Amino acid sequence: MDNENNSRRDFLKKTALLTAGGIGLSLLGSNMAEAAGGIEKESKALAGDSPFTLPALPYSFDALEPAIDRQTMEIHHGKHHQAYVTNLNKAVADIKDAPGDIEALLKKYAKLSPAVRNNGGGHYNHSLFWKMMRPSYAATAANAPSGSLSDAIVSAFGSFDAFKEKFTAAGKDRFGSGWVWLVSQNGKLAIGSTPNQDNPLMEMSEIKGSPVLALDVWEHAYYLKYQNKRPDYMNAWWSVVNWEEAARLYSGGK
Ligand code: MN3
Repeated sequence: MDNENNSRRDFLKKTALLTAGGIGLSLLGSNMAEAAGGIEKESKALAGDSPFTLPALPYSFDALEPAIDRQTMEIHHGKHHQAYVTNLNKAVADIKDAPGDIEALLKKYAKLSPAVRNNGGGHYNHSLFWKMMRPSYAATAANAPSGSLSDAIVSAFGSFDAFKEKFTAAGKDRFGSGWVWLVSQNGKLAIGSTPNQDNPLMEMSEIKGSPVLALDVWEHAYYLKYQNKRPDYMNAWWSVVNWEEAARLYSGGK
């Protein structure tokens, strides 16, 4: 009996050590990746070319599971977003005195340069999108906005549920690839969608304003897990929305 208890205790101890080691290693991994990103950014800035860089994800690739799976995040961030950054750097190399600030660049050059419109839009939209989400474990059960953003949502759409319904409908109605937006128009909220990598900062966008929420409805954002079921992806997405970040954007966009 004693032996049995001892071996069970040993087993539990080993498991705990292994688990702690695993967490330690994965934290170390993300710190190292961040540090490497910092070094890369610095060397590019010194070289004077490639002004735009891929931002590190603010969480691990599997942190959004089960809403968004690890493989989708790895490809979406490491391949798709990276390609927009690479092609944006190529595009601005041809523009004399291109603004280094992405918002200023889009406002001025999106209508003049299709490459800036597509790749600059892609870089801006995805940078926003990663921060617009947070790990599943960090989300509260209801995962809803509070404070002045909550008040503004109720005032504009009647209720939080009515808002979610309208936002999801805008995503379902977006034909082909694009984005769904909640924007602040001097404090008043509006919902809209854009095709491709367009966004509400661009002159040609039907919906204008300061972004508060951004949802990628390109197939590459959900196809591996949800195939053709875009509404299922959008419904799952509510569980990982980072409402603190949305509230921060809203208070800055008023
Ligand atoms: Mn995308």
